Amino acid sequence: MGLLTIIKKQKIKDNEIRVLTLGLDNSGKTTIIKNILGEDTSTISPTMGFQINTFTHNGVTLNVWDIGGQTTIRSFWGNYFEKTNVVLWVVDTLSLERLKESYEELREKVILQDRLEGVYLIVLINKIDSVADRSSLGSIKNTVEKTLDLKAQIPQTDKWDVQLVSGKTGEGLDGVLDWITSREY
Ligand SMILES: Nc1nc2c(ncn2[C@@H]2O[C@H](COP(=O)(O)OP(=O)(O)OP(=O)(O)O)[C@@H](O)[C@H]2O)c(=O)[nH]1
Ligand SMILES: [Mg+2]
Repeated sequence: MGLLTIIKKQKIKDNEIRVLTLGLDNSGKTTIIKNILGEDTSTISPTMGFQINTFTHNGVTLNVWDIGGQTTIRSFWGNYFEKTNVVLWVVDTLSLERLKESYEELREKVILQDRLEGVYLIVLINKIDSVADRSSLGSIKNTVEKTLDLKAQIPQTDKWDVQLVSGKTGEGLDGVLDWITSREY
């Protein structure tokens, strides 16, 4: 390991990676985080405030903030932007009719926010366990990417990613954590 790598690792260690979980209500944010923590996901209620969870992955400490997504509390999201390194934007694959609303909120409340400039964005297409036809996952991913207009909104392609996950079964979540912990901060 070179000196630079060691310094970089130390830097991440000291600061921790701060991850803000956002997205429309009912998309599955809390379920995803509980699954990562190995907690019971069967009795989750809508998040009214926020919750902070800290854990390590690949030797890196992650500080994950779970914020409620209901319309009335979206105006408070800005209170949590400080020092954010990564935004997890959760999309519900079972409610694709809400994709346009998801696009508008992502654009207005995240991408256009000066205080979130330069943060990494990872879009999680959640609830894939309930997609009967798994061969449609590729086209669902394309639809989400196109509707959220990510290529045009964030031209630096190393700054964002889209991944298929299930907060219920845990599928795909390790890959998400790998992506987060392997970025340059
Ligand atoms: N089938 C399936 N259902 C899921 C999955 N993740 C979440 N759900 C269900 O979706 C509903 C909403 O989940 P939550 O985790 O509370 O969603 P949230 O995004 O935290 O909602 P707010 O806190 O209101 O913003 C619950 O009924 C969950 O059981 C998943 O991966 N698969
Ligand atoms: Mg929640």
